[in-house]
Amino acid sequence: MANLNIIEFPDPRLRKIATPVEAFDADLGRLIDAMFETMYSAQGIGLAATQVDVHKQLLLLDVSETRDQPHVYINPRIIESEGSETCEEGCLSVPGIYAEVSRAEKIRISARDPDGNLFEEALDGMHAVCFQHEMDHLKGKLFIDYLSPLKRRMVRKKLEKQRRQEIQNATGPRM
Ligand code: GNR
Ligand code: NI
Repeated sequence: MANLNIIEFPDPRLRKIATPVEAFDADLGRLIDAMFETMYSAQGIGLAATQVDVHKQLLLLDVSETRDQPHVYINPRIIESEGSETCEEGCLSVPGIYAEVSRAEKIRISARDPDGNLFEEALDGMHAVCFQHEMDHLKGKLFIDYLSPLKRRMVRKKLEKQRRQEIQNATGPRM
């Protein structure tokens, strides 16, 4: 099976709003499989469909050390949240950038599984942080949107520098 391409900031497709999944069919199952493969090979702990240019309400998580606890959330909603907690976040769509973001500490969520069955879960710790990060992707929001204008400017500069170096590495050293 093929790895999917992860789109990167500032690609405008990361700003699209995902629409609900309506068909719980074999195509959906294949998309989920391909997204897990993509997430695991990129060593991410979560992936939103938005990041692979599919604008449907679907997100995956595996925050386990052992990388063997996959979770799928379709048409997810946060129905309760409490507390707040700050965590250093990163994003596969904003490579090489890490920043502190404050989010709810504990959340209660509802979602559908790949067969379309509704379920609810209480999440905390990294599972809650990552769920909220992925929910933001489905709404076209990125973790760097929470930073101060000064910090966002630093992020933009750092990304521009990274891109310049990538291009230089690809074309080889010059005299
Ligand atoms: O792999 C990821 N790590 C991570 C670390 C802290 C907070 C959120 C995340 S999610 C990220 C994968 C990703 O970009 N998901 O959208
Ligand atoms: Ni992300």
